[in-house]
Amino acid sequence: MSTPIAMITGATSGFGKAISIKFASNRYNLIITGRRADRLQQLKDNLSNTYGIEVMALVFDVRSRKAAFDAIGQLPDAWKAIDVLVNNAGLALGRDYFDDASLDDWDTMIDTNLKGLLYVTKAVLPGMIPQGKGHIINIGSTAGKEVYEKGNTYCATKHAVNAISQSMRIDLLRHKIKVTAIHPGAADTEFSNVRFKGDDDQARKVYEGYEPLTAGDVADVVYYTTTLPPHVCINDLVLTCTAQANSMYLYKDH
Ligand code: NDP
Ligand code: 8X3
Repeated sequence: MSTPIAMITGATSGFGKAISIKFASNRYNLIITGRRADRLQQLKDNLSNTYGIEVMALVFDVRSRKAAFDAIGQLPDAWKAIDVLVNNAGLALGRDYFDDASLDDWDTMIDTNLKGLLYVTKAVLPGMIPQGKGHIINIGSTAGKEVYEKGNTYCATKHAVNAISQSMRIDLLRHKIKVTAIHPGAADTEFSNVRFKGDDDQARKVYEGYEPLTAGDVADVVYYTTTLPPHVCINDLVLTCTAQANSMYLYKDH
């Protein structure tokens, strides 16, 4: 059997980087993506040297329909036969009341978290469908299950990821493609540094007083969903640290 291929978007940091390491350590060849070319090249070198796997690094912005289709379209045919696609690239920008929030932040979140996921998936499917199998894993959020104050458009984009995952699952049944939506709660990555636009003190406070998820925790669960027999699919999975029940309830005791 040939070596399976996993494609992971947003591999330059956080979940995407940890998921890439997890799949590499399980002998997948990888397609890793992100905008920061230097980080991507470093990860590519590290993974191919450490695990002896083959890695393609694609530098593009998922918000650009053309860039996404060009990058995936120029892959050699053998690399287009992707077994697992992890749609992970995404972000929150700002945490503001609806009436105070920035329209530019809203556009960026919608274009990245929703339209980017749609473009990448649509570009990958022509290589996945002919295999008569495949697995698409969409990274949602607890914010896609319950909305919270000042979460407005970020929560909306993750609700949309939840909805589009359900739609994809139905529409791809005839191609025998699994679709898994994974919804993590608070996890200590660069997510809050991005959300608070470089205010690292504010970002750090998000994870104080409890033990949040790590990127490695999320990567372990993502990988697990790909280890089940062909006839078994985890459709929807919410994953939080033990201190968190959902978007609203997070117990801080230290
Ligand atoms: P990070 O900020 O650490 O990583 C985000 C990744 O997304 C980076 O690799 C970044 O790469 C990539 N990315 C962002 N915008 C774009 C873009 N326009 N084009 C291409 N790549 C992009 O955050 P996390 O790892 O925490 O977040 C990963 C996913 O998990 C996101 O979808 C997030 O919403 C979700 N999530 C995060 C949670 C958390 O608490 N951390 C909880 C639940 C869900 P680059 O900048 O190089 O382009
Ligand atoms: C990230 C988790 O709680 O900041 O999706 O929305 S939260």
